[in-house]
Amino acid sequence: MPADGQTPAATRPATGIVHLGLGAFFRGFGCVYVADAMAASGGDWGIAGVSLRSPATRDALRLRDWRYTSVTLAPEGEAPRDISVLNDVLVAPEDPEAVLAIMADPAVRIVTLTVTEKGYCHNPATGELNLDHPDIQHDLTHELPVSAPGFLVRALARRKANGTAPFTVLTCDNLPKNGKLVRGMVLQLASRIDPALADWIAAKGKFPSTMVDRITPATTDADIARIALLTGTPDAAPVLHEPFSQWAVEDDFVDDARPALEDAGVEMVVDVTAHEDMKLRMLNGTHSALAYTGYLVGHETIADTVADRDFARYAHALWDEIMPAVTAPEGVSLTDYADALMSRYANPAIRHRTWQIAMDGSQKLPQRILGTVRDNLDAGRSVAGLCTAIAAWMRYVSGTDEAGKCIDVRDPLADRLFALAEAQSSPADIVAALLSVEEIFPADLAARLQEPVTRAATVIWDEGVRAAITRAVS
Ligand code: CS2
Repeated sequence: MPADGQTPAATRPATGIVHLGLGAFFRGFGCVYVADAMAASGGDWGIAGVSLRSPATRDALRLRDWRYTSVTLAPEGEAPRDISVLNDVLVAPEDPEAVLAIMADPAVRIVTLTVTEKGYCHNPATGELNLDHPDIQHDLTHELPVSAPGFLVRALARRKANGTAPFTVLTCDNLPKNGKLVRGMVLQLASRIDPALADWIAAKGKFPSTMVDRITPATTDADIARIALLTGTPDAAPVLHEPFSQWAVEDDFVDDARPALEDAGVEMVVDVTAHEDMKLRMLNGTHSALAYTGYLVGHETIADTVADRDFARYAHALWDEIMPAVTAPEGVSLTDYADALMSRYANPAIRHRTWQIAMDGSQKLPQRILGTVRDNLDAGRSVAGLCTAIAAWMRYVSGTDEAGKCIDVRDPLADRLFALAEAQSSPADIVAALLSVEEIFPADLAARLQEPVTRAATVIWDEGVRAAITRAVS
């Protein structure tokens, strides 16, 4: 063993998992659980990471032979830990053949994914694959794919042809009923390529749903410099995250082949729906609401936002609105969960930028906010706080903040949303134009939202976000 106590690559466990979308989140979350599960109970569950777009992560990780530092950000200080679970990192656009080859390897039993909401190339309102998406169009007719669904389908096709069992598809993205959703998309794509393949996947494939939770802000250059000083080891790819971590996974794997995740603290459950709804609606819903409102008034991070009393009150009002639309998982108190969320948001060590969370709103609003709004409207409950969040999103995608500064809006629909908003002259017209985007707002819901969202939007445009969130609370 080398002097620094690391496991040399040659003695690392063999690869049993391929991970698609090797961003900071999975390295600070899933990789840590898998490392802990192997430390506790063994097994060949080394991970081959795949970047679907850029080589940056691979290039940074290569310097330390795929090891990296995972840093827990606690208010009392930063606790670094060396993680040595990656065996390789591939960059799909450079060599899609190598990615398919490893995914088809019989020793690989699980493919995990964190490709973000937009990485599935689906319609967020319906959950169906968007067959007109250019990447899906490409993957329908090419053996070497570019999209995440394309890699899953083409790799499963190879396994079927080779007489190898399918891998379990374990999505770790913040989508509702994420396993079922991805299963549906994979079957949709497979049936267009080869109906017999779709039948085989439907019969033999497993797509357990999961609830993942750990706040992991993007790593900055200043973080990289500071962590190198802290550990004494230069590391171009550290990940920084909060102390809290929760993973609930449906225990439904092909041939039961999986790491002993329960030995690492993962909750293995029969049905993850309650965990998932609670987390998506209470955490991600308020995260997005605070990101749009906070950003517009100039708050850089979520911690800064909730340190502002008006915004802390707004967050509590949102939880009051959301809780009636959430069924608590067994043994969980939703009020305690909300209180814990507030402490997590307030952790000053976490510099989670409102701009980062505001990204890709068109892909996030349906599962984070609109499902709750629909349930509350059906039950005749208040939607004032959530409609203020929708109006703040509309103001955000219109492109300027309250100080008149241009916003760098990152969203696959950014250009369309901007053009729709720009062509209107009143808040009511902007609301109507944006509610017409059916990938986000189903027509029946849009009709019910016009009035309450216009009310909030009018306050935001005329008097400002602070006035709007204050009014939503009273
Ligand atoms: C955040 C999430 O960026 C975002 O949209 O809401 O990444 C959030 O930090 C995680 O889901 C927490 O588990």
